[in-house]
Amino acid sequence: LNQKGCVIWITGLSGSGKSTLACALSRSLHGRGKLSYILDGDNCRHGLNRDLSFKAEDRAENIRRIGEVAKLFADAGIISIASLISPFRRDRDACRALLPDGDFIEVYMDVPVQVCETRDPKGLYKLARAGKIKGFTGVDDPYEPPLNAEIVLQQSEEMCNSPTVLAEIVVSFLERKGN
Ligand code: GGZ
Repeated sequence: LNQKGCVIWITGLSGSGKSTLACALSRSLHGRGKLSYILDGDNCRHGLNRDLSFKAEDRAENIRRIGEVAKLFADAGIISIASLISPFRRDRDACRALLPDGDFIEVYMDVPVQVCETRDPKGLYKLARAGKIKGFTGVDDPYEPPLNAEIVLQQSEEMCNSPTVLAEIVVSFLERKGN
């Protein structure tokens, strides 16, 4: 395998483009002959994490489990791409601490809640504003932005139509790092 395993950790609000970036990134890596695997919060909640709710301690457990699995993939030489809101700094830092220095790359989707709410791809913000979902991140539940993310992606309107552009930023970072 002509690659080194690592964890790309994509954090940000619901609707900030995490899953879209994860897919574009995986595709781009594949095109370069690099093996990656996506661990998506929403998807893992149907299987591995189906016993977990959205209360803070369950979110922490969700993040912990995905962090451990991401590390296993990285150990196997695969580029694991974790995409989950992961709203708490402490939980993300605990996942970072599982890996050797430089092998955990935090990517912050720096998209304001107003923009995510305008997109509202699944209508969840609308439900949250109507009080039909309680404890929705960015509405009535906290999100702690990273203080030292390796990569910050600020999406302008034209950028959001072009996840490939965002994926290339991450790929260039990896190439410079020697992955
Ligand atoms: C946040 C929620 C909630 C609440 C359901 N708060 O954008 P989506 O819809 O498709 O992805 C979101 C997903 C969040 O799961 P994560 O595992 O990424 O969250 S965390 O890291 O905080 O554990 C959203 C949907 O689930 N969703 N209820 N209350 N997002």
